[in-house]
Amino acid sequence: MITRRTSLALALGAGAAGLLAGRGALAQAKPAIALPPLGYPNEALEPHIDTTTMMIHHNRHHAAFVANLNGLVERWPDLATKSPAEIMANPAQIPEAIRQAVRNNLGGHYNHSFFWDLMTPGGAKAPAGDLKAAIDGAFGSLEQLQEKVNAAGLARFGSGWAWLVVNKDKKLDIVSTPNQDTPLETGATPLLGVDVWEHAYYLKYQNRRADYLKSWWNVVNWDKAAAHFARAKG
Ligand code: MN3
Repeated sequence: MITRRTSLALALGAGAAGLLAGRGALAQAKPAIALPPLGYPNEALEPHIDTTTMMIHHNRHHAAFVANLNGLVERWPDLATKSPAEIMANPAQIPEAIRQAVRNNLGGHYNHSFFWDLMTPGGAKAPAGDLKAAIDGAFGSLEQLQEKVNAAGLARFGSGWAWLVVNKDKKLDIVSTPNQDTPLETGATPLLGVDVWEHAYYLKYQNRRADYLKSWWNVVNWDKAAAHFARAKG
């Protein structure tokens, strides 16, 4: 079959054919950073998070962060080889000219990958064992923890996230980050994180961020939070 590329190469001669073949290989190369699959269908978190929101949020918003990162890999190859935690724990290592772009897009990629994995349907619907004991000790009860996380999400002006973390002193803590900043930058390990950008809830909840936050707890898989907790403590 004579494709447009080969016919163009034939017209231009052997040197051009090699050049075009090389360009083709580059254009078709697997991107250094891939959009992770959700691991469940877009409708799996209904009615708490609607299908259209999931589809747009994962396949457009998160995909845009990944596309931007792949554009930055050429300028800083460490992006493709170091983990987000390694990079975000010390942003000074990022070349200054692309530091803010990396923080925004790597943060967006990390935060959303964490979020999809945490919200898997099924799994434990409440904390147990060591994590339950730590939550009861730090906050009094699961309900009190939920109220505090919701308050942190509501208090975030504009766009950002609310998190339950193990902080650098190995204590449970509730924090909020603006934009796509991550708790990694403070040496913390996130256990739970909720996206309070309007794109995360506006189609279903419009301006009612508080209703979204209350409903979100129904899709948290506490087995995932327990695994993050075990790693943070270990
Ligand atoms: Mn988002």
